[in-house]
Amino acid sequence: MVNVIGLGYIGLPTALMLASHGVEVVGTDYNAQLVETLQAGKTTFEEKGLDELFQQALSAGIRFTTEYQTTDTYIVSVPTPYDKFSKKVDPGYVVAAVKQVIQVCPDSATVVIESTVSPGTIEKYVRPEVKAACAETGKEIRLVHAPERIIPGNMLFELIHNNRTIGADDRETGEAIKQMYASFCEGEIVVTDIQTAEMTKVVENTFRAVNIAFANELAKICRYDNMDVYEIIRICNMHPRVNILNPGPGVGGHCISVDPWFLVGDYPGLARVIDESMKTNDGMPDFVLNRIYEIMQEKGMTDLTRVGLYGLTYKENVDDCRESPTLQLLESQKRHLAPGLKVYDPFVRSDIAENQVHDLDEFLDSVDFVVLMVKHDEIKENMNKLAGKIVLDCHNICPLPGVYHI
Ligand code: SAJ
Repeated sequence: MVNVIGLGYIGLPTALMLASHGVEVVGTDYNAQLVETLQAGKTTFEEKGLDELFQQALSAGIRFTTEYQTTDTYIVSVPTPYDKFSKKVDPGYVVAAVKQVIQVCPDSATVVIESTVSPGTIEKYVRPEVKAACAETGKEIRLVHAPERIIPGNMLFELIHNNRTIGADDRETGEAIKQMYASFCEGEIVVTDIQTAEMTKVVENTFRAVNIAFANELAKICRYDNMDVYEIIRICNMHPRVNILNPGPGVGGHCISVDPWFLVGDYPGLARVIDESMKTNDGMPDFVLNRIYEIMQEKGMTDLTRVGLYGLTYKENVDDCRESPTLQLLESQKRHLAPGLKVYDPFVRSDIAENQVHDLDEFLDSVDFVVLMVKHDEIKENMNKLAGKIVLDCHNICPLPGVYHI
């Protein structure tokens, strides 16, 4: 049996995938309310195909509880926040979860850490705590790092098809865990050491962050001299060895906007391109806010309450608002003390922002100027409703004439 600890954005799909592929699974989370929701047969966030997979896993016998189980294999998928000041990863939740496992597990159990951590974290911070807890209980455990790589919005497909990395202290443990993931993963599964696995995960997200920062910097250069950044990137990408990503209103989520900071925090002075890239991405919501003020001035508009931000989530077609560029923009705008912008997102039903509207038509009726912060399918399918509005399109998705870009 596998006990999956932490039933959030990664732990839950992983637990469901294992269960629906013949592995006996118990999912554990310390959040009793979340566990009750799952026990009541409801999923806790929106993701393509998740409800169907949930039903399959329930039929296969998955159970949810707040209790840690006694078994030989654990998957730990808990948050790894970072300290915004030091830029270092906080392994506190991982350490706490592993220590709790040690209280209930048999000798020689394997604990797979899926949470993203900076290179060396398991050796420096987790292993000493594990050793101390093991010494108290007289047990040994095997630590493994198997960072997840799935992209929100296409998680279930990627769980099956992405390649994976398993970092282990010895080949035998790595191969055993590889077999567990191979129950559902059709990609190649590479077995390596723990620190290499830690580093590869952070480097993958850093590669994407730096590439997005490059696109954002190009957008700023092109704005300065009135060039079309999208056309330029499109043509550059026709070169066989160039693949520039898309500029946007900022980089959100709990991965690409966070993980590269671990390298800046751990290797200050060495991670210079990464540091500048992260600052460029973090500056994009303010850049968009300035564009809003610029366009309002050009149009002779003064009333900010007639301006609306479309989209609150960190990216399209997900309900996750962590590190959302829209929320960052609203924070900045609040400091300007003027009455706030309207905001709407079809995926966000609870009130998380001032002046939030919950219906697309009501939102559009209440504003003259719409800023497309997130490219949800909903707005792509309703572009005609933007006719006659001033539009600042942060993703180059609006085909209407006279649209502004970042
Ligand atoms: N973004 C841009 N321009 C782009 C692409 C993205 O501005 O061209 C923005 C998005 O709008 C969003 C942010 O970047 O705000 C991040 O979105 P994303 O779709 O690039 O990535 P995440 O954070 O949803 O998922 C990433 C993925 N990592 C890589 O592609 C290398 C995923 O595979 C990881 O599993 C995930 O991080 C994670 O959990 O670490």
